[in-house]
Amino acid sequence: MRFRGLIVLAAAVTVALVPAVVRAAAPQLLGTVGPGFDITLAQPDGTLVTQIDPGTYDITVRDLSTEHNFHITGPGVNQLTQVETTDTVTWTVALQDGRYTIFCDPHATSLRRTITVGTPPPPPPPKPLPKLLATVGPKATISLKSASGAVLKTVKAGVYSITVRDRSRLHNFHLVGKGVNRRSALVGMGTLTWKLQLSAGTLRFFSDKSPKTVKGSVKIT
Ligand SMILES: [Cu+2]
Repeated sequence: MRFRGLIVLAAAVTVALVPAVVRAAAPQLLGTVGPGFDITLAQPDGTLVTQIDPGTYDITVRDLSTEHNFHITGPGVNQLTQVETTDTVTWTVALQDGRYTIFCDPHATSLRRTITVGTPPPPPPPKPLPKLLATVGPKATISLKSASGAVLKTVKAGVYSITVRDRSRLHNFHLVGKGVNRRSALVGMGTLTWKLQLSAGTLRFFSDKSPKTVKGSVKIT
């Protein structure tokens, strides 16, 4: 009877252990920023992660620089270390289908990588740029209009696609503003497209042949 009791006890211990064994640890990832100018997310074997299955991961982050931090954002996730200190932390994160970004806040445009998780929806097509219509000629006329042909007094600052119609053999279209200095050929005609960043200030346009008379301007606000 005593022997049988031990078997029962052993069975009970086995049952009690099972949940602990079944509960597998989340897969590990390693995030690193610094000490140089680099930020990475890697598998434990060092393979860089660019695409990964959705799921819950333990990300051990080594922030090795006092000039950078490690920041991860994406669907349901926003975790970051401090810039001024080095640190090693572990975050448990649930990565969902979508795109995640790892970056350093002070260098958010240059020190960043995108991680694709699962099969995210395709990125939205880029928005077409707002258009402007720049025309010189025929004869001594020059204008900068909206795409629908409306005369403009002000234009919101931003990036524009400017269609330049040079319809004069004598005149050209010369556009000058903050950070902008573009011209069509003085001799000759044709249609060009300029992609330009228009910044706040006065945007002037004129013909280099007659800059005092064939001219105009709009305010960029
Ligand atoms: Cu940085």
